Amino acid sequence: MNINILGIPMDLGAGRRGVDMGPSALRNAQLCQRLCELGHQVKDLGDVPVALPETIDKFSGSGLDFRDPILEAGRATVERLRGLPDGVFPITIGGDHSIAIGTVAGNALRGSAEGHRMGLIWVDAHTDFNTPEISPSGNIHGMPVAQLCGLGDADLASLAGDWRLDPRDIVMIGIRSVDPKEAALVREHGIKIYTMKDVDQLGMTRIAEEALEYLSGVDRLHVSYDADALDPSVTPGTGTPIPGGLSYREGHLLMELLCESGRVTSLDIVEVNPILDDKNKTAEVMVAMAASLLGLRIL
Ligand code: HAR
Ligand code: MN
Ligand code: MN
Ligand code: MN
Repeated sequence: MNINILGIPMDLGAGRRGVDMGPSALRNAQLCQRLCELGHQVKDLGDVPVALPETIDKFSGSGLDFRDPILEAGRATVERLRGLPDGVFPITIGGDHSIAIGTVAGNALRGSAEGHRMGLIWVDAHTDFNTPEISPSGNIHGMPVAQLCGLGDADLASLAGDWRLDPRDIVMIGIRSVDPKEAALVREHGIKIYTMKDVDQLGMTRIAEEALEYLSGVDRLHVSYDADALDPSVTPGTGTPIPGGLSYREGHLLMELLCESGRVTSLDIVEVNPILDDKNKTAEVMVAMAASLLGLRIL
């Protein structure tokens, strides 16, 4: 397979600095080499330009912190992704989770002006379904899924032109931290959610099977993998760790089963913060997760 890596060194959507160094940490953890060893052709496209917070005004007019530079990086991300040749599997590496507004939009628009029916598997401790009105923090990395469905800031919601993600084409896995108003909005939109309780009770094999069956009608499938989906003992280098997360094996098993399905067409790796990490362990774990999704086999 032809894999293209695109870095998005974004920390403007998060409350803590350092996650902008995620792309470097993931490259340092040999993302390209690991995927090459699996027989893929891997090309690193470098990074999308992202403004440094020290050089810009936090309050850019819209009332949302850093909205304008996040929008600008999102537009650049969409342009890079939509121009990729057919058959390329993009891996977008963050950066905080606000980058997913651009990555999902760009992947949905590839090869079609109107956009594809995109399925989204959101692996995260959080549902990231806040809007500017209900967000307790104002941080845009808590809002990308709502934005993709057309809620919230109108300009961010229009990164893919008129295309919108259908809430019925989303499955979330690993969820254990949802703000009260966000929970009501998620329920209202009928998003399919597997909380950690579901992971405990059903097991990851059944969840992966159900998720793929639930998304059987989509023609593209994007996986957005937040490092905080995993337990903080596995991925300590992340800005909003929540106890009680996916085990190392549960995280891998999900990737292995998605790999076997042959249906995933693009991947994000986000929220790796090397400043908070233990000797780049989190980046190494996330690189191993990507390798499982892209064909690493034991035998
Ligand atoms: N729900 C909280 C907020 O909106 C925290 C969410 C952000 N954390 C992330 N994204 N890492 O998954 O502020
Ligand atoms: Mn997230
Ligand atoms: Mn199509
Ligand atoms: Mn999260």
